[in-house]
Amino acid sequence: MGLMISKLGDILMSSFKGGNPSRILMLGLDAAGKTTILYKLKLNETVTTIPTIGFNVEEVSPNRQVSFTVWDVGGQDKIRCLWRHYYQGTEGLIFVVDSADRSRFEEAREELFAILESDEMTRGVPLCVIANKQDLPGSLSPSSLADALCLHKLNGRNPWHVQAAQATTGQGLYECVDELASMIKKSKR
Ligand SMILES: Nc1nc2c(ncn2[C@@H]2O[C@H](COP(=O)(O)OP(=O)(O)O)[C@@H](O)[C@H]2O)c(=O)[nH]1
Ligand SMILES: [Mg+2]
Repeated sequence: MGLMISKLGDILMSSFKGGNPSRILMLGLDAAGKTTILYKLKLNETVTTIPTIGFNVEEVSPNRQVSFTVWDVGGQDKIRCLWRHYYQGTEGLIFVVDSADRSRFEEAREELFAILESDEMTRGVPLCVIANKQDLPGSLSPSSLADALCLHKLNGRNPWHVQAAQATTGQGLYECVDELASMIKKSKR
């Protein structure tokens, strides 16, 4: 797995070769597992947290071609206007969900759709949902999570994929990045 994950930069490089540096956003409710994913991808050396009023942004650049920008969505309507600045130029969206926390699926769905419908977000941006915490009892399978999040509503608009994962072991993370990279490649054709 370590070896696979070390190819992350290569996968992204090949997808984004020649273009302007591109931006991947990784969003989700707090406690979904985003920071764990960043560290598991061994990108921690370059993680910087930029504290803004009520809004912490983690930014990682595994190479010059691509950057990952991460923050917690949900709550605090006042700071939403600040998010939009970060939407611009997004080429791929990773949305992380705690598959075992059913009480927050509705909130996650509302946030995800609000992000995709924002004027500043790239139309038709490829989406990879990480169905995280698959190790926890009662966690939803990727297909059930797709239903819970109403992802079928995106058909014809955004290419999407749901990836089962366990951030604490790194399981599924390579597949997520690989899938996202190939969706981005296709959408650019
Ligand atoms: N059981 C389990 N716990 C996880 C998994 N991924 C993350 N966590 C835990 O969930 C909590 C929140 O994770 P964190 O990465 O801080 O979430 P963030 O708020 O989205 O950045 C931490 O205690 C993590 O250790 C997972 O796949 N399985
Ligand atoms: Mg975090």
